[in-house]
Amino acid sequence: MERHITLGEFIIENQKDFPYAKGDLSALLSSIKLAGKMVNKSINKAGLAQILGKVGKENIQGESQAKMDVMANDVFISTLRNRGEICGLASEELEDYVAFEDDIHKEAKYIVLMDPLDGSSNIDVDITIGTIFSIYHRISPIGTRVTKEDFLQPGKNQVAAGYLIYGTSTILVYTTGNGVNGFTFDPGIGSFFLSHPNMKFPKEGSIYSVNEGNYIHFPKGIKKLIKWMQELDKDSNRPYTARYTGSLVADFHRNMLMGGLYLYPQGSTAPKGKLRLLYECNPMAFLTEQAGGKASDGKGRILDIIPKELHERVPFICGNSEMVVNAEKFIRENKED
Ligand code: P6P
Repeated sequence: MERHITLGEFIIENQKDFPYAKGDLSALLSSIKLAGKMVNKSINKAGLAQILGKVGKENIQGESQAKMDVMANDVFISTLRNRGEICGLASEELEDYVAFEDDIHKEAKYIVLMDPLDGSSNIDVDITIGTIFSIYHRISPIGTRVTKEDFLQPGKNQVAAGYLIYGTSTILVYTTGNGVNGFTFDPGIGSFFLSHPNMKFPKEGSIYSVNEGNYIHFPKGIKKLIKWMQELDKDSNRPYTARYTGSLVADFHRNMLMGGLYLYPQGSTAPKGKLRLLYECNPMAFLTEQAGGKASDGKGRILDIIPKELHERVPFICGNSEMVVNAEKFIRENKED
């Protein structure tokens, strides 16, 4: 009986993409797969925690949200540490990076940056959330303690990036620089199976994802772009459809499948935007470009930005190339005086 290839089989089959790797990137991707299964299992029970929690006094949203963020963070750190493939990790949940100090980990050549549970406030209302990860070769010498500079590399240096989307089904989507592939989890078997080979943004898109509640705070060019997308123009398939879930992974995944534009611009209340460069924008930008799209801070390529701080924020516009180029045009032609 013909069946889809599993994620493990796919990783092994594509090991040849890394002539110099001794299988350690494959092992690292497999440990992310394992941690994803564990987080997925806990998230699916979160609803029960919410029901149970209503009996207690604790603030379920704050409590379960905090708990679930910490749970996901702990699961990924312990699972990645146990496999010995990385010398350090940075996370949205931790102020500083974690250096794995024993000799085995000091010999490891990769580092991981991640948002363990992006959009976790949606858990309590059962809306799709995700995990985002980004993998680099270290630049510090093998055998030494990982350094902050290892984590402050531009996104174009990534060797792999991806996300897990915990939605109506759980899908792991990743790239190693040779295209984007998605694998759907079969809980009955406990494996991820290739379900979305060679993912690409459609040539055109007519969906836009932005929190229009922030409209009043947006720069002039973004305001004009939003109004333009809402005008009636049959030839350009406008007005576009607005779809915004408050979960980057969910909005990104839908826009990559159906064609669309995601924007988190800067505004008076968020001078640099909200999204973090290192573990949200860079991995999603790597995936975007590998899927034929563009990812910009409104002026230039996200992957070219030289990071200064672990948790720095940047304005983020990503999706179909045409839609991003158009957004950059509106920004360029409506510079704030
Ligand atoms: P807002 C979730 O907190 C997140 O980082 C992204 O997943 C999401 O797209 C965005 O922030 C939502 O932010 O300000 O619209 O609620």
